[in-house]
Amino acid sequence: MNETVALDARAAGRPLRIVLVAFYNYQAHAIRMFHPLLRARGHDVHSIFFKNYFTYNVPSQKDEDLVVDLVTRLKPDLVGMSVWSTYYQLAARLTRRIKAAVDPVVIWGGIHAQTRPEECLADADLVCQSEGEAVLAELTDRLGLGRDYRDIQGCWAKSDDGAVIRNPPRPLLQNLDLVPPADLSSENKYYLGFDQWRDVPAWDAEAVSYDVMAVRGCPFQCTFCIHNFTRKDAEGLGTYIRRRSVDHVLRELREAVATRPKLRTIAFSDDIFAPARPWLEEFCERYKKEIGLPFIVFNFPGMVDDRRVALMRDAGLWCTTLGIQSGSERIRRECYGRETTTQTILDACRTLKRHGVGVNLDFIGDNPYETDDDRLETLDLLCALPKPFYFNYFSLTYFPGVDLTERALKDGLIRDDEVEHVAQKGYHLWGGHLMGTRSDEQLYWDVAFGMAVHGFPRAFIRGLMKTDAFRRNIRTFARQMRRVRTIARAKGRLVDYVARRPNLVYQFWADTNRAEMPAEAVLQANFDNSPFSQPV
Ligand code: B12
Ligand code: SF4
Repeated sequence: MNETVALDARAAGRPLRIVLVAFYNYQAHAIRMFHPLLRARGHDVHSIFFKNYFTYNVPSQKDEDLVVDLVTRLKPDLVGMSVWSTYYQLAARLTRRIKAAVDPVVIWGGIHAQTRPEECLADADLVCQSEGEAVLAELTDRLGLGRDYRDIQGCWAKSDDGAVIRNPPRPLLQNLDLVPPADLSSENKYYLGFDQWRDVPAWDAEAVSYDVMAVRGCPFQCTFCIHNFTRKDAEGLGTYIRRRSVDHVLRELREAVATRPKLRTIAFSDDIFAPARPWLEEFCERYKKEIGLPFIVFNFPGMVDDRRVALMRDAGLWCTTLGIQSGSERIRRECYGRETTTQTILDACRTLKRHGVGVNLDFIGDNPYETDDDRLETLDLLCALPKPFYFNYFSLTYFPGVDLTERALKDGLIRDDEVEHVAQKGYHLWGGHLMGTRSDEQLYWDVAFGMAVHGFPRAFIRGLMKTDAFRRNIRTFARQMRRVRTIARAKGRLVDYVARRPNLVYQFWADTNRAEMPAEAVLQANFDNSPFSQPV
């Protein structure tokens, strides 16, 4: 089971030129780690970040041309792309053009490559089936020595006659401290903005938020989420949930603070930040002393308790995101595979409020398995939750390989082309112009939920929903909700300013969309994201 490649060794063969590409994410963790790992092995590494996250706009021809031109000039031996489903078609277009121009070996990894390897092999030479560190170390050694690479463990490849070669899986990396902390220098980094390259040192110098990840894995397997696929896929390959040491994480954060003078917050990307108590105690004590910036984490309602929140609050926790998804216990359990009770959700939010920690709640809408009774339960929950909270309302997106997508396909509720790698809903979904694309029926619920979030009394909302006037004038109501939302957002920002704490919407806006805007104002923070949120 032990990994056979020493990650920190020098390359076995000649040094290579390598280009790594991430899509819609200037802080892509995988690329940020692969870059120093491959450089330490002696290679000339260049990382391209094709637009930033939360910039929801489709790539233009010019965007793609700029990247192809740059890669053509770099003339790499190897190109590695990290591919999420929304960006699959973009990765395929770029790969075809790069291959035609300079013909490097192209390897894809990331979530989409793992869930749809055969389809990805139509364009990539190799598809990484799990974690990339050891695969990249071995692949670059083989390329440097001029050896065949198609039998690398942990990858699928194509044989000469085009057949798919399914190599056995690779064990999961058990000691995450073997991976070098993220490379934060601007050397050989390229950030694509809107139709132009950005000034990377200037961009990083202005950063107000820094993303870090301490954990790989999650104890749950919700039916819409990637762990529903990867956990099964990783069976027998080693411990699934792994954590970096506190030392390793703090080393990276010290570097972030030193290189980004305007940092105001740290964002932990861990799926669930719920470490064992000894880790948490060591982390909280040292983080407070050595970093001291407010931080934000993702958590699970059933894992929020007084003692842990008190510890983290004292260390600087200012906000936590909780996945709620639906107010209906039936939908949470039967449809999403989440066992949390409504009482647990309410208790978690109240505990966080009591400790003065901000609450950022994720909900999923547009679920065909939900009935109106389920939606009314969501309404009731929104009314009952302590206010204010950030409300993130996402339209259900069907990602490949997970149970919910398979079920919806089987039940005939969606077609193949509604699965995300074809649908590419993610380019538009949270774009602020969402309201124009909502049906009257969807708006009926959107408005009701919006009113609940902003503290309208439950009896009033329920009464209003029964009137004909509400349905008949739903678009007028929606416009008014948009105003309420805008005022609430301004108020939230003012309150946070007075309390001298970061504001989540502003923080993400300032970090992701702070330069030139595209002509159309579609920019949208991912947070506080109802159909009525104005673009920021
Ligand atoms: C952190 C995170 C975020 C952060 C990103 C912060 C950051 N700095 O990267 C934030 C909060 C911004 C975010 C946003 C979104 N996210 Co997100 N996010 C994640 C999360 C939790 C972790 C991803 C991660 O970085 N993992 C750590 C790295 C090291 O692991 P990795 O990327 O899996 O890479 C490993 C392997 O895949 C492989 N590998 C990866 N790339 C490559 C490349 C090569 C060449 C090779 C060889 C190997 C390789 O090696 C790596 C480690 O060894 C995942 C869930 C998960 N646990 O995977 C969801 C996830 C990636 N997000 C997802 C989605 C949908 C979104 C949003 C659309 C959510 C939303 N509703 O708005 C937005 C989109 C943002 C945008 N682009 O505009 C989905 C993608 C689903 C899919 N099939 O594509 C995931 C899988 C969650 C889910 N629903 O299942 N996200
Ligand atoms: S708790 Fe969150 S990260 Fe874990 S499986 Fe469920 S949705 Fe995914």
